[in-house]
Amino acid sequence: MFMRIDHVGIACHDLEEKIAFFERTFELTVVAREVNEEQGVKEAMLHIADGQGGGSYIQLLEPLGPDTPVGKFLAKRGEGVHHVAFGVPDVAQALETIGGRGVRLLDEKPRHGSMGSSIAFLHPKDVGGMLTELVQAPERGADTT
Ligand code: CMX
Ligand code: CO
Repeated sequence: MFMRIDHVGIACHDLEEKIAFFERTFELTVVAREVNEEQGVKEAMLHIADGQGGGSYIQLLEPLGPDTPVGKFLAKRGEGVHHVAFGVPDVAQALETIGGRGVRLLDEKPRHGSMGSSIAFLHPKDVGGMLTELVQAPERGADTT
């Protein structure tokens, strides 16, 4: 079902400061920056490697406000790992399969994610305390805006 780890999402207060730290310390490169209003985040993807069905990345996340998933997380737990995202061939199919196995779905259908991907989240309480994201990379050659 999972083809690779697509990304690890890290919650932070100051996106620019964290980008500079990851670039300077780990020699990673930002390949995309986006504001995703639906998810309540300003974010950057830093490329690590290419894998089956797409790349793998670090996703740095700054909340757009306190009443957002990442804003609430920062208030409660402070900066740190917010979620782990796995690459799947088909998010809608994976949701159906995983939901059928009793895991609560935070999204009933796929939403828009970074770099033209389709994403959906699983409830952390049903996945050993880990907020879990499913990612389907965009079709090759598709418009990724
Ligand atoms: N990782 C692990 N556990 C988490 C968590 C996280 N990121 N966020 C919340 N929880 C835990 C809480 O600690 C809480 O546990 P306790 O009851 O034991 O304290 C429980 O889950 C419920 O949390 P809550 O604070 O009551 O609920 P929230 O209103 O904060 O909602 C969640 C939590 C996961 C449902 C919500 O954040 C969500 O829907 N997330 C999915 C969307 C998202 O995170 N988008 C941002 C990233 C976008 C991207 O990657 O592109
Ligand atoms: Co993510």
